Amino acid sequence: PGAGKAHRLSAEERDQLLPNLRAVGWNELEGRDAIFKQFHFKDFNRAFGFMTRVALQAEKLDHHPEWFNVYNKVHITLSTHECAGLSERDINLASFIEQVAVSMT
Ligand code: H2B
Repeated sequence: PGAGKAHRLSAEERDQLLPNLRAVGWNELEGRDAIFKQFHFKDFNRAFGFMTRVALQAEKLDHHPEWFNVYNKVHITLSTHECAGLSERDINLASFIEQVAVSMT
């Protein structure tokens, strides 16, 4: 998984990579170099199914989300501990998460 060390995205990389994620509801946090999105599903079963699929991919990528679930809501923060900020790993995981979310609605 760790194909090289994670590096914090440069301003140019952010300009290139973040707009697509912003368009689907991911936002940069204030006071922390991370991105955040709230997901809202039909019920707990959908929410937990979503989390299960994301969890398996996170393990495969060795890149894990910070998340919080109450019933049908899942709040997710993505950041890379290794570089203390946003890296390409977060962008890749967010893209995967979007695919799963679409398939759960
Ligand atoms: N997840 C996230 N979000 N950032 C990391 O830097 C990270 C991780 N590092 N999952 C991985 C695990 C590392 O701790 C293990 C030892 O590979």
